[in-house]
Amino acid sequence: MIELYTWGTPNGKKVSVMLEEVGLPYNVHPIRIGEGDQFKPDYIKINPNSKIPAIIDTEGPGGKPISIFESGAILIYLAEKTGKLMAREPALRIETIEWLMFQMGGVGPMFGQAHHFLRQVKEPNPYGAERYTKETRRLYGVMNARLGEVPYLASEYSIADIATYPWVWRYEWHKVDLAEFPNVKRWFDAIGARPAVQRGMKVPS
Ligand SMILES: N[C@@H](CCC(=O)N[C@@H](CS)C(=O)NCC(=O)O)C(=O)O
Repeated sequence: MIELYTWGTPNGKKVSVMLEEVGLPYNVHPIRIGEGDQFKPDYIKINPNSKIPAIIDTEGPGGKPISIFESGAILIYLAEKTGKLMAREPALRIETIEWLMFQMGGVGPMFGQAHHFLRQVKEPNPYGAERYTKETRRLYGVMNARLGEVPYLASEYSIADIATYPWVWRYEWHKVDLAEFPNVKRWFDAIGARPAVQRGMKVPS
């Protein structure tokens, strides 16, 4: 059984979408990040970085329980555990990891900062808002060019798409019009039509 510690944010939804895609049974443990649940000592034992998501696999390597934090690490772990959604052929495997890291180091942090400066700052901060919306649009340009060449970020549907989709799903928050990025829109609609993605995006209910 997978114990999933999550909340209704893009990083959390990556893991529930993945679990739905690979068909592993899981229990949801909501971590209310607005209430500070992520700082409770019991949760810090699971994620020393006090963020969601995290998982415990009660049947990890060698049949022993294992806890994992960082959404990219969780996606790789679940892909390797199930043999799904990360190619094994070396060139395609590194392509998958490459686009997963593009999400982890670029899309997630930059879109997240754009959300902060556009929606959460108490005092308007034009410098921060411009810096991160500009970088967000640049990243959309990179994805749009890539998705004009291949159907999915790492050629085949993979954990790279699962990591990126929930962030693009917030396009209105970072004030991007998907019509300006038609290849991203085509990809977004294709992924959003998958029943497993629709189920995973509703977690936690
Ligand atoms: N790199 C981390 C980022 C996780 C992250 O930033 N989670 C946010 C929610 S999307 C969080 O838990 N925020 C609570 C806080 O910062 O206190 C991952 O991908 O797992």
